[in-house]
Amino acid sequence: MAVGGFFQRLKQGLTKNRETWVQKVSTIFQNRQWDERSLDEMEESLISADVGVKATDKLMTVLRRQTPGESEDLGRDMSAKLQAAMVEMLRGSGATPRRARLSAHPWVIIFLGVNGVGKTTTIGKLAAQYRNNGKKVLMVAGDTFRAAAIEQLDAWGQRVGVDVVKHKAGADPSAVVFDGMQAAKSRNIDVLLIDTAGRLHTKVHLIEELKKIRRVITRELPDAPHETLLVLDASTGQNGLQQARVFKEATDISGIVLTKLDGTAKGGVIISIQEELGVPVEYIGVGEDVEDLQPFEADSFVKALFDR
Ligand SMILES: Nc1nc2c(ncn2[C@@H]2O[C@H](COP(=O)(O)OP(=O)(O)OP(=O)(O)O)[C@@H](O)[C@H]2O)c(=O)[nH]1
Ligand SMILES: [Mg+2]
Repeated sequence: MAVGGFFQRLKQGLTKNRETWVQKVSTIFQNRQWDERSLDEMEESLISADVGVKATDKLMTVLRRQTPGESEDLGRDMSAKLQAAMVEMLRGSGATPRRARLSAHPWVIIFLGVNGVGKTTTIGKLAAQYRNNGKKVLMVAGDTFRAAAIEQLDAWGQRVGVDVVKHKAGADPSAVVFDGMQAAKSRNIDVLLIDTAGRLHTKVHLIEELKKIRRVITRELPDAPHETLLVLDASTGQNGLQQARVFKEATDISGIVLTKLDGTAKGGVIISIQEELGVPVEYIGVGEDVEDLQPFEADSFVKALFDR
């Protein structure tokens, strides 16, 4: 897709965010003074957009330190300063994303997250994108907890023309993953995408299962998995962050996929992720189509949010 098309899509996808909190934040300073009251209102809008207390504090500290420019348009001035502070924060440590490095063969990506956040959908979209870029892709139905989960991944496989390694429902997820690793090596696969269950009997069970899967992967390929992506649903706001902490305690997370940014006014949570977790957002989901999964870039994201 052309760069312009990509940006338009992002902008379109962020409609709900744009219409609600961003607009609120950017209109605060219209026809107003740059004063304590306006800053307080901005702080409130950020909190209500689920930017989170810690991240909001940090943004407000940056803003309070600034003085308004000579500009006639204080609203625009303020908005520009807020945007710059957001970009800075979203860039985080500035570490280059692991995504798409594909420096190993096969490049193994495992997806984690609680049920319903969009793991399987994200895998399907990513499979399509890699395949469209000429990569040999294979998917692993590591969520054996429900038959429907295997069928859903299978449906994506058929839709995007990518094979799926699967066992029957109820099978040992590690055994499926083992088969997937073997198949990836023997079939000269470029990218192996592993789905996992978001729902098991207990949290402890879930975490133990993930550790076991990880061990199987590492035994087959010592530097794998190359990416461990935690999928979070943006519409759950700060609760999503709580889930992330649980996963992060249990296993290494290399990056976050933040889905459903199209359907929520809580998109501000993206700003607190870096701050609270120190893990980069690698992809964002802004809709249900294949093109609606986009690599995350701080500049274009903030630009799309505020662009009129
Ligand atoms: N609007 C929107 N919907 C999305 C996005 N990503 C996923 N979805 C939808 O969210 C729902 C759940 O997605 P799944 O991919 O099944 O989620 P999952 O994490 O695999 O769920 P479990 O297998 O139950 O653990 C589906 O209806 C998806 O179409 C997105 O970026 N935007
Ligand atoms: Mg699933």
